[in-house]
Amino acid sequence: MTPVLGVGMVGHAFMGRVHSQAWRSVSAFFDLPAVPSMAVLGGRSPERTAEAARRLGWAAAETDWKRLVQRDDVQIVDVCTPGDSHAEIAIAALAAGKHVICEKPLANTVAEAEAMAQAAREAAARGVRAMVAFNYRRVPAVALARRLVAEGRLGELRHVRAQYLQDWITDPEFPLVWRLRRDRAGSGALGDIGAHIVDTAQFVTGRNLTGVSALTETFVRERPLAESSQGLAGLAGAGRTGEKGAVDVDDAALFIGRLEGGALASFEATRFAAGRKNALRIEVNGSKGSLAFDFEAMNELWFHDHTLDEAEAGFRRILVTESGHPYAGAWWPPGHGLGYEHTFTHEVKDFLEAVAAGTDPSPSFEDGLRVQRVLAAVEASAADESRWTVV
Ligand code: SOE
Repeated sequence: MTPVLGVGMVGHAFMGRVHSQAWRSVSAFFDLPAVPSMAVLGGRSPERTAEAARRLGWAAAETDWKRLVQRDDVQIVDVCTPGDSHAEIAIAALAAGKHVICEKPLANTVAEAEAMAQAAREAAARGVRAMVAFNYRRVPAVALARRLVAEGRLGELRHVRAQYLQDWITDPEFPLVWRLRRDRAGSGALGDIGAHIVDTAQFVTGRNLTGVSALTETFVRERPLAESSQGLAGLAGAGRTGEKGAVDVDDAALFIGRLEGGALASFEATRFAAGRKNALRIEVNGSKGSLAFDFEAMNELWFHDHTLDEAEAGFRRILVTESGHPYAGAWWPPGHGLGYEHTFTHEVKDFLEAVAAGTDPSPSFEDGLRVQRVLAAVEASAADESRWTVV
């Protein structure tokens, strides 16, 4: 009999909705050694949480996450709250013997991330697992890019060029939602989307950043106060009170860095790239070839094989939908394409497999801590005239 693991998820805004979709669909598409049951959804308001639980497919609702993490029908806790509560919830859940999957960035500060990584190490010794949810690793094209780099198809790595471009706050009248508040989110574009490109670059190349030099900017320094703190999921309907509040996080972060092994990297994370909606892009250049990816065309990977005769070499488009491509075989016939939500289904699939196998899932809390150290180094560098800062 396949074991059933009860999931308790905290938070039901944008991330809660997409994680619900993942838990709902994963066992329908993948053969798993352990299957999830959507036991309980946690949220603050009794009415909104009960309604979200009904709509998203959860069996029960809880308004106190402390009760949720103690429940006997919960073996996995999924943390989908803003960053200011990640550490408290994840550490309590691990202490209660629950496996934890936690949204990115792992925490709001390095100190919190260290405490979480320590809790995860202690829990692992008891067979309890923890994972940070960097979903873009599970785009089939990104996983294929890593495979090609690991197989040596790019040769010696020289350059990584990574960008994460969005435009949802270009309007200065856009309200001060939680993602624009340091006390809730830790930082701005840097932690929210910069964290993704740091993780993606390290994942694809298999190398960590060793140092950075950075610039950050806040273009709009005051915004109307938001009535609700729902964040991106509630953007269209976010209410405004007429009063304004200070924006105390970055709108954009640019940095250069060096990877282990010597490759040079550049990063740009901004919410002010008008016209770019969710353009997570990465290009890697090596001595034998190059790779390029853009999430806005997420089913494609561009590959240039520099070992070919120059008459026929050049970037070619790989449609990453074949059954031999990572994750793709579980879904539709070639060419039918996947979307954003599938990356989360792949993430919980890998998590469930690791839990069932008794191995540490990847990315671990330790990996999340490493990204957090990069974010802190970027902030320290930007605050000190872009001084080179060792990670
Ligand atoms: C908002 O910028 C956001 O929802 C991020 O928080 C997510 O991590 C990213 O996947 C999409 O954009």
